[in-house]
Amino acid sequence: MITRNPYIANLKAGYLFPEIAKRRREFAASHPEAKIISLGVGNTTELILPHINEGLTEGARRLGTAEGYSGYQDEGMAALREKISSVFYKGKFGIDEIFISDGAKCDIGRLQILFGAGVKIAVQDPSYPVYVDGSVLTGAAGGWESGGGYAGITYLPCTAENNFFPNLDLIPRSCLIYFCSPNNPTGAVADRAQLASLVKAAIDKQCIIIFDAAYSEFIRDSLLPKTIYEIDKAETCAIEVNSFSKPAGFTGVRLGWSVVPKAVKYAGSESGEAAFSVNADWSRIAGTIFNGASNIAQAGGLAALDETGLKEIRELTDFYLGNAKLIRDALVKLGIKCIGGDNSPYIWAHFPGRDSWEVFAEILEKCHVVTTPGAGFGPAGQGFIRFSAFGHRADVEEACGRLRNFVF
Ligand code: PL4
Repeated sequence: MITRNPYIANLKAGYLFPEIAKRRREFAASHPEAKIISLGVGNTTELILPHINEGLTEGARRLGTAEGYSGYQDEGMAALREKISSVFYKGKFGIDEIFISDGAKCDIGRLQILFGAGVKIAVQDPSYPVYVDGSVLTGAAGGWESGGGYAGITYLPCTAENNFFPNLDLIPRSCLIYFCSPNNPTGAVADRAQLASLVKAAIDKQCIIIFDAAYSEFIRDSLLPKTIYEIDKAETCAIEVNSFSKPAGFTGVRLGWSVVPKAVKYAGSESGEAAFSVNADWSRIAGTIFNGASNIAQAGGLAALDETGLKEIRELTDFYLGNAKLIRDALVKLGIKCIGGDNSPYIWAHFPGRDSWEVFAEILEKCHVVTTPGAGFGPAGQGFIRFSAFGHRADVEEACGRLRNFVF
């Protein structure tokens, strides 16, 4: 018999989203009459719009023709990589700096292989659980400490007091910084000055940022940056991940990308001590343990990024932002303080002094609405509930009406 990877034992309890699904199933079993509505997991509900869907269909059809058939695509179709560079980065990156994947989450997991078990980690607190759990699995997080939190992780609290942007002085030297904007779960979006200070801190402290821009297409305020590369010199210290999941409805199709600029360096590269390239290593890792995204999904991605596809992305994200406004307005009417929902699909609602798992249970009990407890995203999420705007309009309206049943 061989022994279990010891890092797996360092994971705390279950992964957040299956845990929410389990609690929903248990509630449904004990309340068979309840029509439960989910504003919990951020899973898309609306149909893939016609032009993008046609791209997917055509991609599948071509596979049955001699001239259209393709096999392994490894780092992705050159045409899609070029399109991503031009649509999202004004052509700033060559196609060898853009890697197509099966989603942002999968890239977040794989990217950690670049840095190994010895790297220090800093995360926004609260944060998307994959940054922490992924670091636990590679061994970088270390063990759970009795005071709460992992030994190898620096938590950067994002609270109402700091307007949900962390104190960058807390970031240790030479660490990997996970940063997500528009943020999951708080819905806060970092402005240009804030991102410039993050880039400066990363350069000064010789850190690398993994910037998760999975919700960038929800930004409506034209002054807010949609990518970290809008900030000068970010290409020297930041890797970015993004996804077709939420803007194009590809949560089940699976398509995303990472940008690993050649200018991002490991420690020691200046002196020639470690003349390794982060970009070349990422290419090597992708080539070794990943065989690329589905070519059907990539055909859909190409359609999503032409003129008509981009209009459909706008239409779909507008729809979810419409839901977000309804939820936020309903909460505000009940006197609940919240942020997010204007440039992001998440609303972060404050229930001061309350335990968020208790509030989650109470909303489920009284309103038959599933949410996500803030504490599931990290210690600073305690006292908050995340409402997701992914849902059918009629369900969202119904859920907003039912929230009145909850006496805050
Ligand atoms: C439930 C900040 C949702 N089973 O679909 P991907 O892999 O391209 O992107 C996943 C992703 C990446 N980055 C951020 C995200 O918020 C997400 C998706 N998060 C949520 O409710 O927080 C879906 C979660 C899914 C999961 O575990 O990711």
